[in-house]
Amino acid sequence: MERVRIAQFSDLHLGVNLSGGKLALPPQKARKRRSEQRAALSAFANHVRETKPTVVLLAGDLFDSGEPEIDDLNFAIRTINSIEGVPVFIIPGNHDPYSPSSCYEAASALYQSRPGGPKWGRNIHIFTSEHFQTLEVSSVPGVTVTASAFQRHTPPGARPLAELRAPEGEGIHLLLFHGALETFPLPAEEKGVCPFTVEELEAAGFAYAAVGHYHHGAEIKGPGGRVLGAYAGAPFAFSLSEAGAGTWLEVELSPGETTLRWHRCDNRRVHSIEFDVTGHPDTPSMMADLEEAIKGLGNDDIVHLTLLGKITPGVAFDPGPALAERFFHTVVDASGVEPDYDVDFEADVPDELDATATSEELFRWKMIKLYQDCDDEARRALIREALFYGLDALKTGKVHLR
Ligand SMILES: [Mn+2]
Repeated sequence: MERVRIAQFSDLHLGVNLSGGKLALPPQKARKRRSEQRAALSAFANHVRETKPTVVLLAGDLFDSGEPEIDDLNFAIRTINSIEGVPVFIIPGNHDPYSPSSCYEAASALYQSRPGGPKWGRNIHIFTSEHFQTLEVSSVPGVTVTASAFQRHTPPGARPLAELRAPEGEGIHLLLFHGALETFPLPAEEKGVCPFTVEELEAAGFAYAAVGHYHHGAEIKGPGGRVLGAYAGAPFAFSLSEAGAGTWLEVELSPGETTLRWHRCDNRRVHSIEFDVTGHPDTPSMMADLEEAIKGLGNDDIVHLTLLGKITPGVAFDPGPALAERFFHTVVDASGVEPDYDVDFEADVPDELDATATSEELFRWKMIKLYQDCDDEARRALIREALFYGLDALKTGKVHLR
């Protein structure tokens, strides 16, 4: 076989809590999102049924737990079983690791506890060993899949890919694993999930590596520029840090060329917007500039607004209610905003003030002393806040809760 088409999907996290964390969807929206999350898998399965790729690779974290709710398990099995005629390879990820009690173990109490419930179909192969193993794709001569199941975190210093080599001989050898590329250009995540470098991946010598774990789709290029593999990204955005989520990946391998095509399958996007309140004289001027920053965002989307900077004392700014009417869901974080007072928390503070000090000077002096004498970070933040609220009261005669 010269040409291979792969449908790559990972990190759906079925069963994840949508009502908690910073996202904190209210019950009705959480239910809606839950059905949209399932719809992402259904849409993928439909696409695969229609386009009949050579192979489907599910690169881990299909569920948010190795022991998902029976309802989610039955749904996933039914949906993946509907992809008849295309071989499907599944690996457990760090959120749904393989263990004897996991849903990936046919002998587990969970798997057995569903009388009449669907069983993983005959076109599906689940890798359960934490060591890399190679299978031939029986329906497609010459194509192999080498994969490992996530079972536990990689011990410090271990390099799971360093010793790995593609099978000898002719054929198209695919690699499937759940791992953290160490140089991935995103904020650092924990690296105990099968950490690897592009050099290690290139040396392993596979035609293509389908990798799961990171939720932002991205190609993985070797030092020489060859596409070694890719992250499909998470098909569904379930937290505020998932601005890049909502995709799965179609891969086409032909001699000398690898083509990657990401498909969107979440109709909502998460937008993380930072807005600096510094220097705005009043609320309408802030609202007008914020409008500019959010214009063009879809009404169906989720907006995570972080307010930053120094707000003009006495000016209130709470765009939450206006945004909530406009978007599917809005989260406003104003914890980084402080009023624009000139306070030097590191200044040298005299032991006492003379009798001519004003009440504001006395207040500032006392609070900065308290701040400097305190070595607890949380308490220092409280003192800082108290100083600002006090200055609000002294200078403007009113206090706006921030
Ligand atoms: Mn993961």
